[in-house]
Amino acid sequence: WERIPREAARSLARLLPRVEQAFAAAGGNATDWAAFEQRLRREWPRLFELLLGLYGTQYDFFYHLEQLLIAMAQSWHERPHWLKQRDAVREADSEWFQSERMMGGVLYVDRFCGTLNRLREFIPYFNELGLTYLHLMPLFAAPEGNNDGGYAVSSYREVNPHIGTTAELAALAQELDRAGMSLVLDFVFNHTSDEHEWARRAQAGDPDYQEFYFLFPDRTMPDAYERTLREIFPTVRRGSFTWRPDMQRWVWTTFNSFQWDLNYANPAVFRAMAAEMLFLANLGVAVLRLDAVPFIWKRLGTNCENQPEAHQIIQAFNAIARVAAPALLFKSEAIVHPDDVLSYISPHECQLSYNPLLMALLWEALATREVKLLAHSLSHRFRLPAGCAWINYLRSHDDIGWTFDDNDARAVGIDPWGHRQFLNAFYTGRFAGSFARGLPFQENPDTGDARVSGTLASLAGLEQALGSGDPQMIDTAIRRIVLLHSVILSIGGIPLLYLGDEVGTVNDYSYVTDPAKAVDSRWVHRPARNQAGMDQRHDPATVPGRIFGELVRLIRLRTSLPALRDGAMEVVRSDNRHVLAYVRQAGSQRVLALANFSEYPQPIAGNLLRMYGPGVELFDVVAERAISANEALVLQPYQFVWLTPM
Ligand code: OTU
Repeated sequence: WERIPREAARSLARLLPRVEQAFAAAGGNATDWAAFEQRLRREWPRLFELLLGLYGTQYDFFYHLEQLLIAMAQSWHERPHWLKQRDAVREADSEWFQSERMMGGVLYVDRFCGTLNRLREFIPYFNELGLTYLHLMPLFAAPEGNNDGGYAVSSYREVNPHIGTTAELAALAQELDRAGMSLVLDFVFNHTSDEHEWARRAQAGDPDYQEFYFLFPDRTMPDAYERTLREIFPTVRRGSFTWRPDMQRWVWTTFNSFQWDLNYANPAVFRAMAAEMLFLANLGVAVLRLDAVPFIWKRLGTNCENQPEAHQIIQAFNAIARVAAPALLFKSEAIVHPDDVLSYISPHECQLSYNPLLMALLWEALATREVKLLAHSLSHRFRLPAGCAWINYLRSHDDIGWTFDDNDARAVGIDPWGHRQFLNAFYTGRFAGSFARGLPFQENPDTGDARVSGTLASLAGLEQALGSGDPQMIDTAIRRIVLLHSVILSIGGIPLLYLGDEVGTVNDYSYVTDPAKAVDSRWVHRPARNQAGMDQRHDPATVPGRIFGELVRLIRLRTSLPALRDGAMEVVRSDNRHVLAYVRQAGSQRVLALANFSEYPQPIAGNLLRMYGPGVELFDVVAERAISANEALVLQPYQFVWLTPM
C-alpha cells in the first residue's frame, strides 16, 4: 500500500492526456480545464486508492477509471455558470452551513401543492419561515401506484410527469437560490425501481444489466444471506428477496419487492451512479440526501449493513463531487445504531447527517418526562468532526425507531428492551395515560420489534387535546410542540422543519382507503398541505397561529444569536431530572439553555445558573425577561429558557 501514491501518480499521468483530449473535443476551454485539473490532482490520491481497493482486481479496472474521469470532466464542462460561481463562493467559505441562519424545511411537492411550478408561489412562505435549505422529497419518475413515496426511482433524470419537468426543476433550483435557499434532493442510490431502464434490460435478459443487480436462480444464496439479515419491511414481505417469475430469478430487494438493490461490487454500477449523481448536481442541487447508506454493500455472513466498502463508495463519490461539482454536499441517512450513524460523518464522506438519536430521545424524554437518557447520550455522542453538522429534526416522512445505545440506557438504570416496548406502547396510545396518537409501523411478529408513525402534533398530544376540546390540554400540547422545536433550534446543527408541523398538522387517516398506501402507516404523517392551518398562521387566537407565531419568533431569534452557530455544545447538570441543560458558546457569546420536559413547574438552583451561566444577572432571550442567579429559577410546565448575560 505504500506504493499507492507513486502508482496513483503514474496512472494519472497516463490518463490525463486522454481526459484533456475528451474535454477539449467536447468544447471545454482552457480555464475550465485548469480548474478541473487542479482539483483532480488534489483529490486523485484518495480517489485512486479508494477505487483500487474496491475494483482493483477487475480485469478492466483501468478502462473504468478512464471512463469515470472523462465523465467527470464532461460534467464539469456542462456545469452551468451560476453553479460554478456557487462552487467558488462555497469553496472559499466551506463552513457556510454552520451559520446560525441555516434553517431547513422538507416537503412532498405533490402533496404540498401538486407541481413544481406551483411550488414557486410558496417561496414567500418559505422565506417567512426563514428557510435557507429546502428538501423536496423524491420527485423523479417512479412506478404508478405504490412507489414507496418516490423511493423507487425509475429515472434519475426525468421528473415525475405528474409533478413537472426536469427543466422546471433546474429553473426552480436557481429561483430558490436567488431567494436564499439551497435545494436538497434525495440520491436513492441503494436501489432502483423494477421499471428503471437498467432493470428492464436485466428483465429482457441483457447479461451486462443483470450484473447491475443481485439475481439468484434458486434459494441457495438467498437462504445463506438471510441467516444474518435483518428484515426492514416485515409486514410488507418477509425476507429480503423477491421471486420474479418472468426471469425465474430471486432478486435482492431490501425494502419493497419493486425496489431492486444495486450491486456495487460491479464497477459499472459505481460509474453509472456517479454519472447520475453529477447530473443531479448540475441541476442545481446543493445537498444530496444519501438514502439508505447502510445497505449499499453486501457481505455473506454479516447483516449487510455498514460494511467498510459502503464507506469507501461514499468517500469515492465525495472525491468525485469535490472535483466535478465542488459545492455539492452529502447528507447521510443512516437510521441505525448511533456508533454507525457517526461512522458516515466526515468532511471526506458525508458532511451532514440526520441526527436520529436526538430525534428519538427527545420523544423518549417527552414520554418519560425525564432527561437522563437524553442528557447522558448527548454528553458523549453529540460532538462531530470539524467541518460537519447535524441535521436536527423531530419528524420526517419516516417512522420513529428507538435507535439509542443499550449500554447508554443501562448506564442510567433503564432496561433497553422493556423501554422500547414502553415507548412503542406510549406512542401508539396503548399505554394508559398517554397523550400520543401514533400508529405502529412494521411490527415484526418474530422479534416483537416495531416503530412508530404519526405527525409531530398527534404524537405530542394535540390531536387528543383537540378531540377533548379542553383549552388546558390544548395549551399543554402546544407547549410540548414548541419545547421540542426549541431544542433543535438551539442545540447545534441545522434544524429541519417537516412542513405542516409549523401549523400543528395532525394525522391524516385517509391513506387506508388508497390501496397503494394502506399497507404503509407512514402515510398517516404525510398529509396534504394544511391550507386551513396556514391561513390562520397570523392569528394568535388559533392553534396554528400560536404554533406558527412561536416557531417563527424562535427561528428569527436564533439568527441573532451567534452562540447558536455550528455544533459545539456541552451538556451540563441541571440537578433536576426533568430539565435538560446545555451550554452553547461561540466567540464571546455564551448561552445556557434549560428545557423542562414535564407538565409541572421545576426549580433550578441559583448556584447552578451562576456556575454555567455567564454571570449573576441573566437575560432570558426567549421570554425577554431578566433573571437573577441569586435565587432559584422556576421553569413553568414545558418552559425553556435561553440565558445570556445582561
Ligand atoms: C429510507 O428509509 C427512506 O427514508 C424511506 O422512506 C424508504 O422507504 C427507504 O429508505 C427505501 O428507499 O428503513 O423505514 O438506516 O432505516 O434508509 C425507513 C436507513 C428505512 C434506513 C432507511 C430507510
